[in-house]
Amino acid sequence: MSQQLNAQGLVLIIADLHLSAADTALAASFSGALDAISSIGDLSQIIIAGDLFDVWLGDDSEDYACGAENRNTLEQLSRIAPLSLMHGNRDFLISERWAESIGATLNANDDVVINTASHNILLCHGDHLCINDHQYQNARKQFRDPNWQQQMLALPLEQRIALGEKLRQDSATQSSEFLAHWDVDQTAAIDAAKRANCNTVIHGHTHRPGHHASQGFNRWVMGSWGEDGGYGLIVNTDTGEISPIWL
Ligand SMILES: [Mn+2]
Repeated sequence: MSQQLNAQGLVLIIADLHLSAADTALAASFSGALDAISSIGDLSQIIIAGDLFDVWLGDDSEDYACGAENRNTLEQLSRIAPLSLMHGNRDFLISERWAESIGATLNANDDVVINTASHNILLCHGDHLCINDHQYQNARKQFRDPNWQQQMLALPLEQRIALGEKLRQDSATQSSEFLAHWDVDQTAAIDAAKRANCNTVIHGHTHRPGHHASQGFNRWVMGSWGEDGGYGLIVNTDTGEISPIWL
């Protein structure tokens, strides 16, 4: 399901920060981006389009999954402009209530449509467009099932942390052959855009920043964050222009 976003002026979109309490260098890089984000000026909205955290195991995992420094940065970010969070494949358990606790809102839709003066943009994390990874798409159905989530969240925190570590290790040992074919499917992206009456898709997830144009469609891919900063896109809804920015 897609949802229309009522945005006017400049919208900043970032994704794939993969923050954690343990990664203090990344936390410093994120807080270091606050000045650059403030100086954009006139931002009407900031959207974090998934994988803000490297893993989220329930709101009681905040000390492990987020940490005090990242919480402080997020609270400051929410004071620069209205902040909304979308779920990624790592942090799909973030609750609305937790988002509110940092001054943000949670947009739990997979797809969000941003209307601009010249065209419509489909914004998503992007994991649901990796349709060739059947194993993941099956797992995703389970991860997004409210009953499964309830059972997961009922486990003791330590057990959830252990499960999270195992999932991360498994994804770190994927074969190079698998990784070479692991990407968003261009046709799936175009189909999703068409269904939502959009000619542009913005997504993250793959950590392969770029701009792909084909058949009159544009696909912008946001990059991931690291110790030297991160990549974002600014959408000007008055003109329809999309500009990459390094933060
Ligand atoms: Mn992702």
